Amino acid sequence: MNAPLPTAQLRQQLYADMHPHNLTPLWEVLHALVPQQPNTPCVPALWKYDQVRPFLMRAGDAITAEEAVRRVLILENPALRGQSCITQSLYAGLQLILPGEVAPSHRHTQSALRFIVEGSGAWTAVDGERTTMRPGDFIITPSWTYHDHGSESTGPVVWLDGLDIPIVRFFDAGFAGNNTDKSQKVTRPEGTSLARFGHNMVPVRHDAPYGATSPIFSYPYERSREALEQLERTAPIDAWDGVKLRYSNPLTGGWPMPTIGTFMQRLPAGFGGKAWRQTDGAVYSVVEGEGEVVIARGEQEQRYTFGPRDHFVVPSWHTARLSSAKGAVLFSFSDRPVHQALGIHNEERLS
Ligand code: 1HN
Repeated sequence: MNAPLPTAQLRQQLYADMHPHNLTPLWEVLHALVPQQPNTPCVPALWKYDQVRPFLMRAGDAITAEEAVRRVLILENPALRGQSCITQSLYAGLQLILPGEVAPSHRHTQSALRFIVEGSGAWTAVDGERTTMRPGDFIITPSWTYHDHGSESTGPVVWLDGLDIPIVRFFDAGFAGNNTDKSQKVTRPEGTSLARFGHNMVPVRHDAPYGATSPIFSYPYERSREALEQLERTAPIDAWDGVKLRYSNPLTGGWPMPTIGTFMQRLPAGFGGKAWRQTDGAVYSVVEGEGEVVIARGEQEQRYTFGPRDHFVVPSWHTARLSSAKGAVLFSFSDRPVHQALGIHNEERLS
């Protein structure tokens, strides 16, 4: 009989012997697999539009929208470089289209949102209907619908793209295909989806034309702004959010997109918000005004001052607080619908 091996050696021998059989001990990784609280690798980040815009315009010189298919600069989380994502679950980028250009028609199972940042007069076409893009508009491209963009504007048009690319990749559920037409045929006049579904009424006989996604392609800024302005004047201001509304699917009252939740909020002049944290990491696009966001986890704290067209990301379970001396309007999106579908959404409002 051999003498029994000391424990450490016994274990190392076990690990080495089973390694070729694709076996590994849980007890060595358990604490990392099931953290006591969310422990995202993402970090906070800010993209000042003044710094980004020159690169976008240089991209405009370097490649056409058609050759690029989509001329986009990806907003990459600094801690996830090379992974084409802004959080572990979401993709974000800034897309440029120049006068007369076309971004060709294609479709994919990834869902997309557009949030218009600069310029007017470009259009996006979804499922036979064109929508003119104006700053502050929130536009949806439902999963698997053909979409193309074009511009009859006189200047550059820039928008924020938000896609659920990492989520679809995680599930290995991505399909894509090109349309035969470079620009799809228009089959309905502009504004049809908004007239049908965007006035607190819906067609008497219809099914949900895009499944779990809202039948409204465009949620125009003027309406969102009007609602926030009225509420700022007449309703209590939330101590954490200011005045914050979420966009909704008029057929369900739920989220407009199955994977991405979208929000618009107004910080009144002189607002000093309380801190909160939530499990859904969120991407912000500054529409109007100026302010400051303080994002912290443990000892690490980031303070960003923001102005129009700046973008920043608040990662999962980081505390954040917003303030604004002059007032501001912020658009944001996160993967909250997925958290809620899984029953794992968590939010803490700190006093
Ligand atoms: C896409 O189709 C668009 O349609 C934008 O504008 C960004 C990023 C990855 C994959 C597809 C668009 C995209 C994209």
